[in-house]
Amino acid sequence: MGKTLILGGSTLATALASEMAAAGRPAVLSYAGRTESPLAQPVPTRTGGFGGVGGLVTFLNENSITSVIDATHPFAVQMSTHAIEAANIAGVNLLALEPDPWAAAPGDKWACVADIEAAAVALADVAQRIFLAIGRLNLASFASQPQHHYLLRLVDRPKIPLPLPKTTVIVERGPFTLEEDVALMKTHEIDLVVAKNAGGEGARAKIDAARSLKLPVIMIERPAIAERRVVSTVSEAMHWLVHEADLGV
Ligand code: 3Y8
Ligand code: NAP
Repeated sequence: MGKTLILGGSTLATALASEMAAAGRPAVLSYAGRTESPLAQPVPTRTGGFGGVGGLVTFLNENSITSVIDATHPFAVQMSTHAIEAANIAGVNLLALEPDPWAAAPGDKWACVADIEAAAVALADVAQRIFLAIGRLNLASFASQPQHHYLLRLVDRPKIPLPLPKTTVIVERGPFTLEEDVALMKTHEIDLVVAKNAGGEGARAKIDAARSLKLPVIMIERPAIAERRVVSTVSEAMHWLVHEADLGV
């Protein structure tokens, strides 16, 4: 059996790493180094960017990687794009592992927008109390709507001033529960939720909480990523490894 690079940073990546460790399959999980203390993993990890496509190709070759499973996140577009290009150059098998997108359920009050900038435009309205639960990396896009009070949930305490004048910051890493998100949104008298369509279970509590509280949601749709093989479960990824990647299919 070959050696697998897991591009990590998600619940599915962590679950895959556990399965691979249990199966005794050689793997290394990679973090970007975005957070101060990433979750420990049952396989060796590496942290930090590869240095673009070229750096990733070098890593694949120098570490005798035979397959890459991109389990980053539907919004980690640059990493996913680099993985497609580098796997092609290095002649390594690539699979994406990501959850299916959430679909609106009866009772949901979603306004779907194409991207983060469109979400900010959709907030051009009188001041509200907004649960902006999209992390830290894209907050600057909302500086055009300073009238709102934003409840921000971040993985680490921000080290530099935030680009928004009125904020309440919660420092917490997911996954989150429906009960805690209902309580959080009641405590902070939230009027509206902004979310990325991450899919999966780790980030969906706020969507279910919005439904039960009858609150509107601005749902940011996933960015387009070039064609690649995608599965949505760890068992499909393990099957691919054994029946395709190992056989060089
Ligand atoms: C650094 C690794 C695991 C992975 C757990 C999942 C679930 C909990 C929910 C909300 C939404 C958000 C955010 C979120 C969730 C999981 C998963 C997920 C959303 C860690 C992690 C890393 C990151 C990076 C971080 C981003 C941010 C996004 C917070 C670890 C904890 C909002 C995505 O401050 C920052 O720089 C944070 C940056 C990229 C998006 C953004 O634009 O800010 N994830 N999250 C990974 C690395 O260094 O490579 O620290 O352990 C992982 C997890 N976060 O193993 O169990 O699978 O999605 N992550 C979103 O969905 O919108 C929170 O609050 O409701
Ligand atoms: P991104 O914008 O697609 O990637 C930007 C650059 O960060 C990449 O080109 C690469 O640098 C580096 N990078 C990203 N993921 C990496 C990884 N797993 N290992 C090594 N380098 C990585 O990525 P992002 O959206 O900032 O996401 C960063 C991390 O947070 C990823 O691990 C992702 O799984 C996790 N995450 C992101 C989101 C989200 O909403 N974006 C949500 C949950 C988790 P080089 O070009 O130098 O190689």
